[in-house]
Amino acid sequence: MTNHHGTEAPRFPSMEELSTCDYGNERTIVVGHMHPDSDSVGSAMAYAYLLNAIGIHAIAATTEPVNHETKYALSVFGIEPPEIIRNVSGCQVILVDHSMTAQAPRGIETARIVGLLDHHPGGEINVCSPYVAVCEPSGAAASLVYRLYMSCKVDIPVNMAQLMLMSILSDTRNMSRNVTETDREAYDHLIRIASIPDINELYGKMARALASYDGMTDEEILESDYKEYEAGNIRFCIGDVNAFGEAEVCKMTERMAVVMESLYPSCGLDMLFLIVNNKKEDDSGIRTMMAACGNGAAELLNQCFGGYDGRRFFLFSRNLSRKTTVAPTLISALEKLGKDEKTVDKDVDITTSRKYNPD
Ligand SMILES: [Mn+2]
Repeated sequence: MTNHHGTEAPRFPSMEELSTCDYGNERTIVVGHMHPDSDSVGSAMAYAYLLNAIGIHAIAATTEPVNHETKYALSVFGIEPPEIIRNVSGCQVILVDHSMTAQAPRGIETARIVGLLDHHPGGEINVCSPYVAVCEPSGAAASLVYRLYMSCKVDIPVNMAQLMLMSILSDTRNMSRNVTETDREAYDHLIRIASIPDINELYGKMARALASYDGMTDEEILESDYKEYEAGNIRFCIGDVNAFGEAEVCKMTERMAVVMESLYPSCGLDMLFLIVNNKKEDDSGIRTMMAACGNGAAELLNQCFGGYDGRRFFLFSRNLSRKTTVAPTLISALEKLGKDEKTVDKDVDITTSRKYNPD
């Protein structure tokens, strides 16, 4: 078993290690984070297939319908989207592509977590002993699922190769961002199996589908890629929205800021953040625009990244990634603020209540 977000090189479990744990007669639900993206969907489906291949009854699920990008890729492959399970209360689950309670499906408090596979830093969820947790930085969670296929010596069928490639293309923006050795190895192997005639064309159409937001309300656009976090006793979310070209980036930020203001009073979160990324690769104008809502949120954003336009928004000439830059920076800033407060206020510190997997 690998240790939770450990620093030593992880060892991936063998088929024996994965299959000798007692999963009981119950089906195991493999599910990604709320507001599922292509990586969450592809990872869950490929992981569920692998478990069935080694004799563990598993199904893949999503908490909500898949987004436009995933829908497009699945239609090209001729694969049905997974079952929608909105609440996992009382279920046996394996979580993929997240390891934070704030992003987990509803009902997770009473679910039995028998597996975890994630590539994001900073998660606090742990699996029940002796089940398997694989947490390692990589561009896509699906690349870690690929490593599981290798360590368990399970053959990868064409449709599973397609699903894992869909995930990797999406999370690494066609192998241009956050690519690790694991992603490279997975990509090179999967592309030989997947029989996709033109991978760049597929990615181009996926990216266009993702930023099209056709037929969606502004609230649905904000919630289409939206993740919640908790750090230093502050609950916050970061929405991640795409637009083509500087003018659209500005317009989209204005629209999303209106939604954030209207959601804020009833959402139960302390701070709301928004990232709008410019997907037009040759546009040298604004690459990322951010907005903040809630007490101290704009001050925190400015302290972490600067870029304040002196009115409402934050402007950057580089693309900022939620996964690798914005979320980790905000989490550590809030944890530090929380610790500073702890010297006067003796509340439970969530950072010290976090347990690591023993081995
Ligand atoms: Mn991911």
